[in-house]
Amino acid sequence: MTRRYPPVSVFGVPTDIGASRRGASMGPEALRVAGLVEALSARGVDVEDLGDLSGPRNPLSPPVDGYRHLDEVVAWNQAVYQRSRDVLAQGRMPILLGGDHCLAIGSIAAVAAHCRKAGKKLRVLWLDAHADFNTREITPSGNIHGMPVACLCGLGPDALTRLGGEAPAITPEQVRQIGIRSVDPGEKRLVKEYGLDIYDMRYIDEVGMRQTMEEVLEGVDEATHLHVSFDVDMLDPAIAPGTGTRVPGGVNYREAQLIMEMVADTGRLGSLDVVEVNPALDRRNMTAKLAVDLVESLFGKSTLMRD
Ligand code: HAR
Ligand code: MN
Ligand code: MN
Ligand code: MN
Repeated sequence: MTRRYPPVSVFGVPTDIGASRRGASMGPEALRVAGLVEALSARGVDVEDLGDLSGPRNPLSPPVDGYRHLDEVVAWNQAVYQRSRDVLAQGRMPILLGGDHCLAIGSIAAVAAHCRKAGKKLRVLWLDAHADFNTREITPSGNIHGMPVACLCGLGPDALTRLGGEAPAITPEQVRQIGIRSVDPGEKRLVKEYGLDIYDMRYIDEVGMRQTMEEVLEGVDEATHLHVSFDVDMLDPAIAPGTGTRVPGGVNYREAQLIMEMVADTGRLGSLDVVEVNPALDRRNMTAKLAVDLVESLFGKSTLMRD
């Protein structure tokens, strides 16, 4: 089945400001070298590459009041928010090349504002090993890439929770998390308190990816805008070693393809982040290449006979 996709604008967010390990700032180029833009063109997608955003360098400072590099994270996310809104306002689909996962605060805040204006229902698919629901009180690291979902749900500093004006940008009911297997103790209590819908690895093992995705996509209709926030550490480190916070026991190749294929089948993909690719930790760019392979599936390329 060939589906028409809206025109796409790709841009890079070369930062590792939300992490304590450096290198994710090289992610955008690694994804380009792996052929992301060409792969989308080959799918018949009208795609432009806007180049990279710029922002402050990584000062490698210790956390202050529970946050590492808060001012820099805010500056990057203001740029991300603005660019994402501009792209959406042009009727194009933003694809953000990360960069660490803190950039999802800006991208999803922008998508949420766009959806409110357009009368669309936003659903966020958070593909990750981590819940990214820490706050300054409970974070074990101060790293803001461990906090974006909490910030989007209104828990965090005003400068991040109010990027789009109002807070919260989204509610926990709009989020589905897939592939989760590393949640910190305080974070565990908080995700329960907020009722986050988490399809963790145990669940995926028990019911299988097909049923998991059917549940994740339940209720998606013509009025739904799907935002996929793809942290490559969702994948098993054996197939995706190029990322800063590897956790064993992740999603395998076929399961990952099925996630993307089932999202593609809905025809409702509206925006995408590809984050946490760290070329300094990779082997022959295999993680970026796999990410590109999966993005192709997200745009309807089937590995089997359904094209
Ligand atoms: N939960 C840990 C922390 O807050 C690590 C999470 C950050 N790692 C990521 N994000 N790659 O998904 O420090
Ligand atoms: Mn993440
Ligand atoms: Mn992660
Ligand atoms: Mn839209």
